[in-house]
Amino acid sequence: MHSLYKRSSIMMFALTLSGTVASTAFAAPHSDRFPISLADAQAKAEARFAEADVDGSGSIDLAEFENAKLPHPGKRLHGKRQHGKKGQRGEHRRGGKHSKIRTAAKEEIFAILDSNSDGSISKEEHSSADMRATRKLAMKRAMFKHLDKDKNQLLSVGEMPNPANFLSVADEDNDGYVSQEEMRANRRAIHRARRDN
Ligand SMILES: [Ca+2]
Ligand SMILES: [Ca+2]
Ligand SMILES: [Ca+2]
Repeated sequence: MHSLYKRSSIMMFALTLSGTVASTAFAAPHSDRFPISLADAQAKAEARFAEADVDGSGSIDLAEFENAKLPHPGKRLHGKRQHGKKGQRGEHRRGGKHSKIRTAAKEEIFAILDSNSDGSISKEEHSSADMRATRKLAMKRAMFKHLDKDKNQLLSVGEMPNPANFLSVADEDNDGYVSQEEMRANRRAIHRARRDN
């Protein structure tokens, strides 16, 4: 159960990052969005990777990642996917990996604001900063480091989140499509896993 939770939680974030399925299947489960084709999801993931890989090197470097169109990496992490009451409980339950990324993002914010790298943020550095852009950039840098498992400063296809992987887990009968019922069952499994964790 633990591995399912971890996998699901990272895939939820993957969906956020890629936006591939997030805007369709996960926003509101209307029946006309189902079944979701795994082949389509895979094709979209590949297209997104190719789009982000501007120099066509087969991997995504930090600059490419920073420039890639990712729908508000931090936003959904804090809100959207949260069920039940707002605030503490959700924050607490979320925990683990996401709070690690948030902590890392805070360190990145500091590093960005400290433009002369003297270890402190001067009034000038603070007042000249665009906090919105800074937060966004910091989140991407933290996310990049998190995803770069082999620490080679590049994101390979395997390191980039791919919603198709999550969907293939949900495809119980292995017919290549995720039905609404399969999605519901998968969500229940995720929910149980979180509760039991
Ligand atoms: Ca590249
Ligand atoms: Ca890597
Ligand atoms: Ca299926």
